[in-house]
Amino acid sequence: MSSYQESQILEVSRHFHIYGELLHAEPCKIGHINETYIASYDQGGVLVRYIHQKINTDVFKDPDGVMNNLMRVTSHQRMKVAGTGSKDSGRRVLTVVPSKNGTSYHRTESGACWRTFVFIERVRTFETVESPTQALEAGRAFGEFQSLLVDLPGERLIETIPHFHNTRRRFSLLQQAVEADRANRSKEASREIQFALKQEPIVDVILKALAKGKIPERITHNDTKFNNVMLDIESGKAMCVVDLDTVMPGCVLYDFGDMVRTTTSPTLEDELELSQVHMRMPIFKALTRGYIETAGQFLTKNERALVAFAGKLITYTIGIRFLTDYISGDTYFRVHRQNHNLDRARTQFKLVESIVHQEEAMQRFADTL
Ligand code: GN1
Ligand code: MG
Repeated sequence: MSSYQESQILEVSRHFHIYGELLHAEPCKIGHINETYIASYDQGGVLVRYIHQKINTDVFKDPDGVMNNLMRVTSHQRMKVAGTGSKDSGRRVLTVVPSKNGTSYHRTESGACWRTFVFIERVRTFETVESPTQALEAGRAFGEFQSLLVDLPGERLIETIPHFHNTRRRFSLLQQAVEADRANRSKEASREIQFALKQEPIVDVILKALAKGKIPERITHNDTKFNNVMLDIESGKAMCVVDLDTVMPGCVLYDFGDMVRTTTSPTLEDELELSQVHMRMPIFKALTRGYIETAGQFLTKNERALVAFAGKLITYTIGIRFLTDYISGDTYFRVHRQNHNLDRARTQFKLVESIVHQEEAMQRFADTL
């Protein structure tokens, strides 16, 4: 880490209720949006770790709203997990470390918003699913996450990013980006654009079901990537779900869909070797089984009937977001190489094709649970 960054973390850390000396901090490279650091402290001779994270306020324009949601959600979950007699609630739910002013985040003079979490020890995340057991754990973890929020008291959570998974809106934004062609890249992406536009018939399916009240609004995570599940190193069991900035009113199908997107292919989200990208049925089965185990008691028939479709729709939706960002000149997702967003879009579309081929069998399996 550059000395500039280290002194920046030192300065930030002073504003939080942390007892101990900062020994070391390193950037965590996972995530396309926020800036995250893992920091080690000497606390009375014991090494303890915290996460310091700078919220991307271009993306999350209302950090107060984000942190209010996050505090309400984690407090409620902690109370319920502790109520089951679990001695591990500190590892099962994220803990925010308050600032010295008692607030949930610290705003610097230049307006940057920083927050701190307790680092959860003896867990790890994976970028791809290595076994059906891991998929089962991911399904269970996000199903449990949703089920713990079914009875969250108080007002509706705020929408931290309005219309986040609204595929029609994402579709229109793609059309506008192609039209404007600001970065002069539409030609380079013409095959992907064609593919994306051809899928228009799927765009409104869930939106219409929501609008007609056939599917209920619930509190959902909205970023259910597999690497947002912390697995216990020893047992392999899911301990905790992280990345709570987009927890807000939503549709459980979008959560399930993003689990399908990020667990079922053996490849990374930006795989270049497209022949490797495909939906693995045994992984889908384990994922669905785990999810239904923990979410089954509250899911309705209409929600269950669309789980395979949701996998396709969300993979497509994230694909068109990557494509739109590529065409617009990479202004949203952090990129690490040339054409990165285009590569990501291609991978999503390849996975969409693979899901299409197996969609009926996927839904048939889900119907047996
Ligand atoms: C972003 O930053 P990260 O990796 O948690 C994005 C998600 C996308 C994901 C694609 C707020 O999440 O919606 O699905 O990238 N988050 C936001 O990998 O836009
Ligand atoms: Mg995220």
